[in-house]
Amino acid sequence: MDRRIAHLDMDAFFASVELLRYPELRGQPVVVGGRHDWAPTIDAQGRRHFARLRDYVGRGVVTTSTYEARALGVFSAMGMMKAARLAPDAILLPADFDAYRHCSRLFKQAVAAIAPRIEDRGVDEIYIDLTDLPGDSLTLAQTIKQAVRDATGLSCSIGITPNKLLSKLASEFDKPDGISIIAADEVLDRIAPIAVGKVNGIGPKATARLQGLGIATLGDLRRADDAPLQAQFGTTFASWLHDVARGIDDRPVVTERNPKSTSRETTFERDLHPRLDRAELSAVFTTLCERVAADLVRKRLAARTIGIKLRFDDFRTVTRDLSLDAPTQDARRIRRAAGECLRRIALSHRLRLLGVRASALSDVDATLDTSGGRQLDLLGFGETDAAPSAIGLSPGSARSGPAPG
Ligand code: DCP
Ligand code: MG
Repeated sequence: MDRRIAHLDMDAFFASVELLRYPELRGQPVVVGGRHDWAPTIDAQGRRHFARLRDYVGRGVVTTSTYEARALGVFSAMGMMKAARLAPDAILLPADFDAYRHCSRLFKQAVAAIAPRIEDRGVDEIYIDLTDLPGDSLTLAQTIKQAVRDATGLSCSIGITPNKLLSKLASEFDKPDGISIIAADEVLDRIAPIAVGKVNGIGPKATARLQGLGIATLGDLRRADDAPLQAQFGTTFASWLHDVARGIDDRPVVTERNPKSTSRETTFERDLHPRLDRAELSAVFTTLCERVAADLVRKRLAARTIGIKLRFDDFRTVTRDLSLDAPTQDARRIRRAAGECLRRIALSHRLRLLGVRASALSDVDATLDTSGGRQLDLLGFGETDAAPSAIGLSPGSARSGPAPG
């Protein structure tokens, strides 16, 4: 059956939240970045004074900017000094993550009241499965946008298409404050002109390699032969590219309530050597495991299977996973299982991507032992007596855990 999936992305999110508290800045180029040294000051007459980008000295980067600043060429991740050359008069504000998180919760709650099947993709974006809701897509999009505006005072942009890949692209078509709807029969025409680098998952390196094959847009990609793509990227990535070019994406909208898995991955700034960059790799690996553990705790889930994903510099992708004897949320335990997976892969090339996944998830609330005994090793107790060669399972906990729900 045809699905109807929305992607909603807040417009200039951090900057727009700042404009709620400093409405006098509306219409001006404003840049958000860094810490509190350049918070506005208030003079004896009660007037606010803002720092200007021209006064900035340092190595910080722009977190986000208003559309007025973007018109001057100032975008996310640009060095602040460079931004200051382009827009010296732009107002500079420090980031206030608590405020952004607060608005993030408000807009998600407002959407959930209308369309409850939501996949949370971070602070300013969500996917929404509208398939089972009545009404036409345009009306639904307008209703959702109004609810977000009522709850937060902020605007957002929405794309509605048959899948997540397309909706993510579509929500950008008409930004800010836009609605883009792509029906199944117009998908190929609508995506053909899009630059390949706009697709989530096609980074600068892959974009450069595609360029080398004469492929700049999704239309070019669709017309390309499979063989050179496979030679360049390996079969997994090539077959994904093949689907992307045709707007094919079967990934479900994963709601917080019943995810199949939760994962974190990172693509390195430069490809890392398994031996020479070992320390850096190991630190990233540990951080990914800690993030996965934190996600599990937040979602009140425990995982029984831990997996890793590697992508080599030749774009080959390899995965391995390992089942634990008992569900866990513990970062060290996850790290050890992930380490065990890593040892089962021949590290023949530099790495460009590393990911950690927790699956076979069970609901912590449902599996908590109420009989007094501790079945779930949620806190990683029993760690100290684990044998050094073990994969994070203390001998005592083996087979005593409940089956995953
Ligand atoms: N962000 C960040 N670092 C980046 C990019 C973004 O910290 N390199 C933060 C600031 C943004 C927020 O994440 O406000 C959302 O990112 P978006 O890419 O959605 O950017 P905006 O919401 O600011 O703008 P847009 O209107 O293009 O969505
Ligand atoms: Mg945004």
